[in-house]
Amino acid sequence: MTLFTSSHPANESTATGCTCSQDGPIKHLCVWLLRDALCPCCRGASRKTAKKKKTKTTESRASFSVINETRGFIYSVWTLSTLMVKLRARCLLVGDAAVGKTALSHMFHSDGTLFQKNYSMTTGVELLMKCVNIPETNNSVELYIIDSAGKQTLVEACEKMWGELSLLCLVFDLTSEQSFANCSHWMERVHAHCHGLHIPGVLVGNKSDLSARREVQVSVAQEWAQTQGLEYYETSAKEMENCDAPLLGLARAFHSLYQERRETIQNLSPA
Ligand SMILES: Nc1nc2c(ncn2[C@@H]2O[C@H](COP(=O)(O)OP(=O)(O)O)[C@@H](O)[C@H]2O)c(=O)[nH]1
Ligand SMILES: [Mg+2]
Repeated sequence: MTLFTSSHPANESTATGCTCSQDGPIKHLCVWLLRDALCPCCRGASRKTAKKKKTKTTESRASFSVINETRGFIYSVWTLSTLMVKLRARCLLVGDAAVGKTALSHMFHSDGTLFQKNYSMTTGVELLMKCVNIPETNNSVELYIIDSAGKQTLVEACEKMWGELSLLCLVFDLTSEQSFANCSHWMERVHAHCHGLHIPGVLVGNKSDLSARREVQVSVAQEWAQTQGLEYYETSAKEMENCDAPLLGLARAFHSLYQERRETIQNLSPA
C-alpha cells in the first residue's frame, strides 16, 4: 500500500514499465488520455508504426481524439497481438468517516482475508490496486482504488489528490441515517470535481450484519441511488458479505464503456 501522490500518468506508466514501445508482441494502439498528453513511450510506438503503416496511424490518432473527449473514463488502453486489452481505471471511494470504506477496500484487495477490527482513521488518501479479469473476455481492468478520508476537515486537502476519476464508489453506514443523508453532499463534491462529467458509480450500504440497528431501508437507498444513476449494493465487510460485488460491478461497467468507445472509434476509422 502506498500513499498516493498526484503524479503524472506518464510517469506512472514509465514506473510500471509500459512495454508498448518495445519490440515484441505488445505494440500499437496505445493511447494515453490524461491531461491531453500521450505518454512518451506510446508516442514512440505511434511514430514507429507511422513509418510502417499509415492507415494504422490514422486510426490511432482518431482513437486518441475520440477517447480524449471522454478523458477521465479510460486511462490507458493497450492492445496485445493476442487481442487482450488491459484497462486502467481510477476509482474513488468516498463517504462519511467510519462507514467502512477502508474495511471494504482491504477486503476486496485481500480477497476477503483482511478485516481490520480496530478503527484507524484514514487521514489522507490511500491507494490500492487490484486487477480484475472481465468474464468471458481476455480483458482485464486494473482498478486503482483511491480510499479518501471521510472526515470533513480533511476532505479538501484529499480532493487535490483524487486526480481525474473514472469510477465512483460512495459508501454509507446502514446503521447511520446521517451517513446516508450526507451522500448527497458527497455526490455534489464529486460532480464538481468531475466538472459535471458523469462517471459510472455505485452506492454501497455497509454493515448489513448489524440488522437490529438498521436505520436506512433498502427501498429508500435504492430509490435515491436510482435518481443519482448509481447501482445499489449492500455489504458487510465484517461478515464478508457481498464485499467484492460493488467494485467488480464497477470494473465491468468500465469495461463496457471501453467497448462502447471502441465501437465509436472503429466506426470513425477509415475502412
Ligand atoms: N459491524 C461492522 N463493522 C464494520 C464493517 N465495516 C467496517 N466496520 C468497522 O467500522 C469501523 C470503521 O471502518 P473503516 O473501514 O475504518 O471506516 P472508514 O473511515 O469509512 O474507512 C471499524 O471499526 C471497522 O471495524 C461492517 O461491515 N460491519
Ligand atoms: Mg478509512
